[in-house]
Amino acid sequence: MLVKTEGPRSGMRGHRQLTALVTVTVGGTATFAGLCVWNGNENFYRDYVMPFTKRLDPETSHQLAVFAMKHCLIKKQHKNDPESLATKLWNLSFSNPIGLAAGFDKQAEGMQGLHRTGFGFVEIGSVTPEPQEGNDKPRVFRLSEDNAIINRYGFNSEGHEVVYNRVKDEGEKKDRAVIGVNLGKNKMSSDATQDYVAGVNKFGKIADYLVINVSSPNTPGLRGLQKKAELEHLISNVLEARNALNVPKLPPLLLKIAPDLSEEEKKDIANVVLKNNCRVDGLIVSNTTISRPESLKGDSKDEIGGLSGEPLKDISTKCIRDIYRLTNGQIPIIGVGGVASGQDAFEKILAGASLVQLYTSFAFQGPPVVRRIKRELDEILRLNGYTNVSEAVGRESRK
Ligand SMILES: Cc1cc2nc3c(=O)[nH]c(=O)nc-3n(C[C@H](O)[C@H](O)[C@H](O)COP(=O)(O)O)c2cc1C
Ligand SMILES: *[C@@H]1O[C@H](CO)[C@@H](O)[C@H](O)[C@H]1NC(C)=O
Ligand SMILES: *[C@@H]1O[C@H](CO)[C@@H](O)[C@H](O)[C@H]1NC(C)=O
Ligand SMILES: *[C@@H]1O[C@H](CO)[C@@H](O)[C@H](O)[C@H]1NC(C)=O
Ligand SMILES: CC(=O)N[C@H]1CO[C@H](CO)[C@@H](O)[C@@H]1O
Repeated sequence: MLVKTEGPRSGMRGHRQLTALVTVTVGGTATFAGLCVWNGNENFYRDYVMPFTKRLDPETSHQLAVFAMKHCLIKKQHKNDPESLATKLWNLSFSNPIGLAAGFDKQAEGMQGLHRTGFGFVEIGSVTPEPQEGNDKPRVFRLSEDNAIINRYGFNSEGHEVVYNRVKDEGEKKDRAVIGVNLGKNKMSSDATQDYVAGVNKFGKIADYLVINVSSPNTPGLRGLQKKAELEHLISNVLEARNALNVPKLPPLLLKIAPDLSEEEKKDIANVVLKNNCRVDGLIVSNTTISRPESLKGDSKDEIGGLSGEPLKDISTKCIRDIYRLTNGQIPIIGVGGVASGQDAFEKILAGASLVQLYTSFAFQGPPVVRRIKRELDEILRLNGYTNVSEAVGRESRK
């Protein structure tokens, strides 16, 4: 038996019933039924659902969560997001600034459930032109003591065609989240630019925004100037493809960066994206880190891969602050890395983020984390004298 049998402290009848279901047929469909219930009760998730999923291997647990988002009648939040959280950017309206980061819904299966969970926007992908398997398993590791994950999925993707059809269907719905598509390159591809251009052409008509990455730090053999030229080549070509799209509204193009960049590299990137022909519409800061902070305790801390979650939090906030200053606040930033509370989100916003994303805290805490962060952020904004998110953006960096 994997889950405790006694009813939740709150004593609500519905919960007790569900807990029983989960208990009786663990491993069967009833488990999904348990996961499917989104009644907004944080304790239920904390005490029953999350402890259960933590016993599964992390990739199974991830698949289960995506399954839940895909099939579940997640109860829609009836309460609208508070006005303080409404954010307008790139001519898109976000009911709140809390988004799901890339890598959770890689294949665009759970968009409706994720919307109902309360995310203001959802980033699909990374999606590669051709389907690919990714790395051998195991490739995801939970560092529970650290509230962190290490992953080396290696971009398992069902490919453009399959993901395109799913995003297109969702896009036609009226009640949906803002949807971004994170474009990847195939492992075997010799030309990253071509893969990203293919992504722009495929998804440019249906995505609300597009993302490409320059996340791989310290490419061996590439020195400063060379790197800068390569980056310029990449961005200018992808932007050109975006600008050539025959659509009523061109989708904003964002660049996602690693937190492991040297001061020099950050300066280079800032200088490049401020140039006319390389002027991206936004930056996502940041991807996972390849560094391993001293503080890590989890058994899996020496696994190869990108580290996310709490240990990444301050590293990525610093990176946001640096990039915001280096770009003079002229390019909107989506702040991501270790956000698990309203305070964490607020720190990212003060450092320069206009929107915030999360992944790892959602994996550890489940859907209730989204609602909690929104509630806390609304409160914190008010306590600090801000009427909305945009007023607080970069406030700390400007001082
Ligand atoms: C299991 C896993 C898979 C990820 N896959 C992708 C991906 O495919 N593309 C991408 O741009 N970022 C990916 N990321 C990075 C996240 O989008 C995010 O930048 C990072 O996890 C930091 O946020 P967090 O600390 O809230 O998790 C992945 C992260 C995790 C944990
Ligand atoms: C946020 O507040 C400012 C006034 O301080 C206002 O101009 C802006 O329209 C508000 N933004 C949104 C999205 O409501
Ligand atoms: C922004 O949105 C408004 C209405 O939502 C529309 O009229 C306008 O053309 C849009 N602007 C751009 C640049 O897409
Ligand atoms: C993110 O970081 C990891 C680890 O450094 C890297 O393998 C990956 O290519 C980066 N990019 C994306 C889009 O995840
Ligand atoms: C998903 C994806 O395409 N990731 C790429 C990010 O950028 C680096 C190069 O900077 C590639 O090596 C990754 O494959």
